[in-house]
Amino acid sequence: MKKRDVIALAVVLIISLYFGLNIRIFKNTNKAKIAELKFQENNLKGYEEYINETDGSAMILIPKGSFMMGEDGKEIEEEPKHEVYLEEYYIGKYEVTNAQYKKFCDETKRKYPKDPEFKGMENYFINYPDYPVVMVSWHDAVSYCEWAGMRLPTEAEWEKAARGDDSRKYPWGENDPSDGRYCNYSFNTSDYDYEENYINRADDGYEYTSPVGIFEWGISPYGCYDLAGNVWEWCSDWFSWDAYRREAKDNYKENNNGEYKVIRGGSFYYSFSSIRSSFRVGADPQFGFLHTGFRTASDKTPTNKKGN
Ligand SMILES: [Ca+2]
Ligand SMILES: [Ca+2]
Repeated sequence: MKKRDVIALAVVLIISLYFGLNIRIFKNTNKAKIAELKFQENNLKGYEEYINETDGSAMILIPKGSFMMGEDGKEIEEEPKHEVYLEEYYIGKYEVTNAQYKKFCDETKRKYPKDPEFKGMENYFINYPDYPVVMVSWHDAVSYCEWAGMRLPTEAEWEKAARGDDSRKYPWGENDPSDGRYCNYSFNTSDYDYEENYINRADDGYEYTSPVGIFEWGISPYGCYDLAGNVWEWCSDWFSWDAYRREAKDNYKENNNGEYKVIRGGSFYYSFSSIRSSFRVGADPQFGFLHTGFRTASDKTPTNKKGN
C-alpha cells in the first residue's frame, strides 16, 4: 500500500471513529428518561391507577379506542366533530401542584415561578402546596415533564380524558356547572367578568385557584379531576383554528408548527363557556400565566404493566 493510501485510510478511520463516537454520545444524551409507573389500584370508575414516584403523580391508564373529538355548531375551531383513535396512554389524575413543581425546581436548581399576586394568597408557590402551579410557560411544563419521565398530553389525549367515548359536554356529563359543585370556574373573580357570569353565578367557593382534586362531582369518565376549570392546561400541540378541518380528512395528526400552543379546560378566571371539554384555544408558549398550569401524560410502555 502506498504511503498516500495509508494516510487516506487513516483519515477515513479517524473520521469514522469520530462520527461513530459522536453518534453514540448523541444517542446516549438524547435517551429520554421514561418513568416507571407502579400500579396502585382500580379507581372509582374502574380504571387502573399508577404512581410516578419521581414526582408523586397519580396516573390513570386510559384504554385504547376511538372517541369523537370536536363539536359541531359551537366555535369554528371545534369543527368538525370527527373520530379519533388513540392507543393506551396514561394521564395525570390531577393538575401538577406547587409542591410537585417545587421539588422539580429544587432538584434541578431552577428558579421558582413568579408570584401570581392573588389577593389574600401571599407567596402562592410556597404557601399553597396542594394548589396547581401557575405562571409556568409551555417550555417550563415540558422541562418538568422530562424531569418526571413524562410528557405533556396531546390535545386529543386531553380531550378523550375529559369526554370519554360518549361525547359528553363536560367531564361529568351535560349539566352546566351553575351550582358550584362540579368545578372551579369564574363568576366571582373580582377583575374578570363576562356578562353571562352574572347570570350563571354559582358559589364554588374559590375566587382564584382551588386545591387540586376537591371537586368530586366533576370527575371525568376515567376519574380525572379538574379537567374543567381550576387552571387551563398546556398540551403538546401547536394551536391552529382549522386543525380539525385538516385532520378530519386523515385521522388525527399532531400539528408541528404554529405560534401558540394549545391550552384546554378553562380556569377559575373564565366563564363556564370555556370549560366545555371541546373548547380549544392557544397561548404563547414563552410566557407563564396566572390561570394556566398543566398535567402530565405518558405512553403505555412495557415496563409499566400492571403489577410491575
Ligand atoms: Ca371560582
Ligand atoms: Ca384544569
